[in-house]
Amino acid sequence: MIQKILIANRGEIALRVIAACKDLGIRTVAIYSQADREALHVRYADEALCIGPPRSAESYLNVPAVISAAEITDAEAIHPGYGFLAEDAAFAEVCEVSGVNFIGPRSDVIRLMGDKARARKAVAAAGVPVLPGSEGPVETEAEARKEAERIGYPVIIKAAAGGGGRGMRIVRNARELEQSFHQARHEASASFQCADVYLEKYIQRPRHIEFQVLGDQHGRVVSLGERECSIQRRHQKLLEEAPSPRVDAAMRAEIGKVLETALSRVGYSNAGTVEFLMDEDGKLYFIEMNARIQVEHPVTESVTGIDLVKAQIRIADGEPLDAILPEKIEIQGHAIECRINAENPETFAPSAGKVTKFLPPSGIGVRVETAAYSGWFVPPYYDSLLAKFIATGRDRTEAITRMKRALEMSVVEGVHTTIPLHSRIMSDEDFALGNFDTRFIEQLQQKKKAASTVG
Ligand code: MV4
Repeated sequence: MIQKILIANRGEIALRVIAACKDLGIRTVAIYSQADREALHVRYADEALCIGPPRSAESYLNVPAVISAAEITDAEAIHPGYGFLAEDAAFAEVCEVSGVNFIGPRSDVIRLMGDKARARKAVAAAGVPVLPGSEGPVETEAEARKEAERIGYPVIIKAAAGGGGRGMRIVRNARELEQSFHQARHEASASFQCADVYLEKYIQRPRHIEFQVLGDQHGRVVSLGERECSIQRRHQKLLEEAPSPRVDAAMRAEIGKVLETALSRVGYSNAGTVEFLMDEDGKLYFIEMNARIQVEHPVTESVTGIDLVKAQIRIADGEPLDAILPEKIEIQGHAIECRINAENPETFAPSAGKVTKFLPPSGIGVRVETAAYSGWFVPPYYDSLLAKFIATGRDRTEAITRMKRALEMSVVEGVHTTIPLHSRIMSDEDFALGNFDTRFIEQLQQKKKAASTVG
């Protein structure tokens, strides 16, 4: 049995992991940078070690410092949270050889999923629907041209080591191919030290839908249904919900079943998220897999009743899914998460500074995940997520009503936040109807501009 876990993260996710550990009777070790001395994860953990200067590269990403902290404190396991070292295969491998239990998939599986071209090939071979595209990386311009003709324009060139929107080029016709291919390879090699790129049919107005999975260390994988994540800006999600207004029980069961088979075949264990695009015909196509717990995991927890972080720890401890999950996974009601970021409303740049007043919402159907408090100083070194509001209801309408109430019953002073933007989304007619795709926020901003120029 795991007795003590080191949490290699900060902010709300560090508190989320501490909560799961407390519920399991496991002791916790926090690590922190010099900028996080006043952070709540330092206060709430049983032990805390300062591991370096404010910059992530010298603290939360410093592998020797993190491993030493686990050794000094006798922590048998490390929970990486999301971001930082969560999908770093080399770090997972260092844990494996150091005899530290990394709470996540095996390092070779993280490496497989980190190579988007290989991941695509692996899941396609096991029956997961993928878009028409190249079977692996394309090495030359001639090969790219041949593949693009076969797929049919428009196509998209993606960096194999990319993901999250980095290193992509849309190619609308044969004339654009030459330049785009070389630019994509150049960018990929500069950003990821790997020039590999692959091709896919380009989907014009996709919805972004992802499936939550859990795998144990005994070869069993279970799908926990989907999340709708189309509401985003510049590849940063702003709002997620479960279930998706466009996925019915039959589609959920069908995709769930093929994912269980495919991921069991690659030896996937622990929590993971499989990303899909939905085209205008309502068909789902795999694009990539994230080998970590995600920011938006609470909406799945709300509609399934499963504590995903507790499940992650029990899986890492060798427990089978039979012992962790109910016999049948049921999706009940509806949940919406709003990401409350500290950011400048004009430039969307992170807005650091003192939170002079912080009064989070509460009440029936509202959950808040945050590490902020009145008087806390938002450091400029890390991401701008200040809080997550999660509203749950019997149905989508009730969840929206409760989210509106939560947004109205919260006070954040001293820094700008995305609260006003979320209030606008909650009152938008197309949002209420479930009519949106990944361009929704751009269109919402245009509606606002149009309204202010007409008046
Ligand atoms: C695509 C696509 C259209 N067609 N792939 C962006 C993030 C990365 N994970 C994949 N992305 C996309 N891949 C094909 N074949 C459009 C996007 C995309 C997108 C996807 C999900 C959410 C928001 C997005 C915003 C712009 C582009």
